[in-house]
Amino acid sequence: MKKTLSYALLLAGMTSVPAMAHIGYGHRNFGTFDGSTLTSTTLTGQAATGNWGWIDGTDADYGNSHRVRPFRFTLTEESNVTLSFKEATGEVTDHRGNVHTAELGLIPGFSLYQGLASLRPIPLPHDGSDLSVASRPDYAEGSFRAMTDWSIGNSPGDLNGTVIPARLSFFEYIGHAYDGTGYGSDGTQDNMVSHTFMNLGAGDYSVFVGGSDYLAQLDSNPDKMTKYGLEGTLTVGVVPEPETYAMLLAGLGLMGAITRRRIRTGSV
Ligand SMILES: [Ca+2]
Ligand SMILES: [Ca+2]
Ligand SMILES: [Ca+2]
Repeated sequence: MKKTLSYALLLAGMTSVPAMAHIGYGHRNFGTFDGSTLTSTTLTGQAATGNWGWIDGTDADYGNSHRVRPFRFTLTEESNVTLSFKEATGEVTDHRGNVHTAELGLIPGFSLYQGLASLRPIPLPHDGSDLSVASRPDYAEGSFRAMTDWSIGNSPGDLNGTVIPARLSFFEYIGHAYDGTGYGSDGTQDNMVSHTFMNLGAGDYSVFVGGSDYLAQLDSNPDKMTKYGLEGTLTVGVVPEPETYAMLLAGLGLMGAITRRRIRTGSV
């Protein structure tokens, strides 16, 4: 149903360019994996604006999704997944094609969620949509939440006079990790952070990445809106099959029996 609608919209030539910083995964899709082989994928040329976007979503007034960068991946089988993010420098191209030089110094934090933002040609979600504003408390800075489930809405679309109703995209929180020495951090501030998630089920996943220096959002910080480069690596491992465990346990049992017999016969 959804696929059919997307296809119809594509055929109709709906080519709207997303406005600034709607949630989109352009150049940030790690890919689709079945976990049968060890696979590592690195995405470069990314940047976050400011060094505080991720951690600002850990507090009571939510965070601004413009200050984090969304990545995605898809699993077709249950798999172990390691996500790693680190600082980077170099040229990054924004969605308008403008080239910026990204700085070193990102103190990265990220959260993993099950779920995806709506994808083009469905309108992309953003903090400022009526649905987003209606779906969060008045005091919230935006829709992003780093340590719990959250949702964000898009605006209604229009296709040759047919309205595509606004809808919410849902992100179901799985876990997070962040660089640094603060409470709950990875303990070593080295501008990189990595975490392994075991036995993730088949499905679509989103990862939101940003800075984790809470005080960097102060207006007194000259780098409040500096573009910090980042690169991300996703490694998909192998979850042993139940039969493998069974064979392993059976093998250990057999070894134990042989050892016991050798001990009895004095041949060890
Ligand atoms: Ca906040
Ligand atoms: Ca804030
Ligand atoms: Ca670290």
